[in-house]
Amino acid sequence: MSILASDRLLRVLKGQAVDHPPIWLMRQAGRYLPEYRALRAKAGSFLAMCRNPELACEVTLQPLQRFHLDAAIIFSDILTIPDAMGLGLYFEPGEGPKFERPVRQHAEIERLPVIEPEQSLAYVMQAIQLTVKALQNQLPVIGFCGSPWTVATYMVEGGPSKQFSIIKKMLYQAPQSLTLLLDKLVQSSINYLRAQIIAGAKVVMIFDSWGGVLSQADYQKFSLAPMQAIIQALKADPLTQATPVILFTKGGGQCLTPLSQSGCQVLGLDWMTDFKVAREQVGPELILQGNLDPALLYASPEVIYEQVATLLAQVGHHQKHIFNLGHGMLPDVLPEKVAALIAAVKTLAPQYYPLPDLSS
Ligand code: 1CP
Repeated sequence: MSILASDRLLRVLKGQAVDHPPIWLMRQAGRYLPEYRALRAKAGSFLAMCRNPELACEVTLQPLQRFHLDAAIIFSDILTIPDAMGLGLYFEPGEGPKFERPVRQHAEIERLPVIEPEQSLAYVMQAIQLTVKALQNQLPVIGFCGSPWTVATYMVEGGPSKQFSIIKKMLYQAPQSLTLLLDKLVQSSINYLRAQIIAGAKVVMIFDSWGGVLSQADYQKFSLAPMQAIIQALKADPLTQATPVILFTKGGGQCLTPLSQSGCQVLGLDWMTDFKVAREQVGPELILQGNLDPALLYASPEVIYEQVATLLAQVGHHQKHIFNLGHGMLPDVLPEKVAALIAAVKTLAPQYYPLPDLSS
């Protein structure tokens, strides 16, 4: 299948009509695709693919060659920043990302550099440039970073965590150390997203996977405030101020009002958050993204169809919606289920969506 042009995402972001909501899926490139697994085996590892701009571009395009999606998301990872800071990112098979040198002492945090992405992460910007060129500007490329809090959890814990006890100990015993770490991540993320936008990303997304493990007060201080600082800096810079920002906090359903006031154009919802309740809370203007349970793709095509119908009915005639899951694709879903999901949106959405006025 060839890659079809689509401006649905950019049209929705500009408040223009579309024929169905733009569709893209968090982690749309990845392990559930056999062609991804084949390329990873050839490249040797996930990191080898990330660091090679040609391979990162190829992986980015893989899901677009299979499905009619309305955006590409650059193939990379949120942990490229700490890797560029010198923590030594590696992957233990079956265990996820790890750092050789986690940071726990104040002096270690003081020594961390703010990254200059044009130097240390040039491979990401090259991958974006190659992807934009390959897509001939016919589909938008989404750039991204992790939220400072989420990235900090990996840097302090040394890898994935269930209790987050080491970073929470830092939060309560040495909050000035955590604040310094978050400040360095804010500065690095601003530089990184700016470089991605200059390289051709049309939209940027901040992934806050672990903001939901904090109390509401701690969330606002240690997760939302740093993300807001990134958004404010992008809005203050003439080069980046027009680029929409998608903010996604997994478990952020309790904080929708402050999230909606963060300056983002799009708020990503997880599947635990009721779409209609979220819409009532954030008001009619903000664009919402999401929010089906990624595990729905284990269900039959009939059940997938029903749940898409329910979500689209909740969105109704209100057009400010980007279709997505409520978190990343799971690695063991069948690609056929993704095809069924997209087909369901294309079948069911037109009743709610007028044909776009192509002259606007
Ligand atoms: O092949 C493999 O085994 C590697 C699996 C993998 C993939 C495909 C990792 C390791 N990262 C990625 C790509 C990735 N990561 C993308 C690509 C773009 C896309 O298609 O969407 C993105 C946006 C990310 C972002 C990311 N990395 C997040 C935030 C989003 C989320 O899912 O919550 C997080 C938390 C990470 C850390 C990370 N990297 C990789 C893994 C397995 C993890 C999660 C570790 C954990 O469980 O804590």
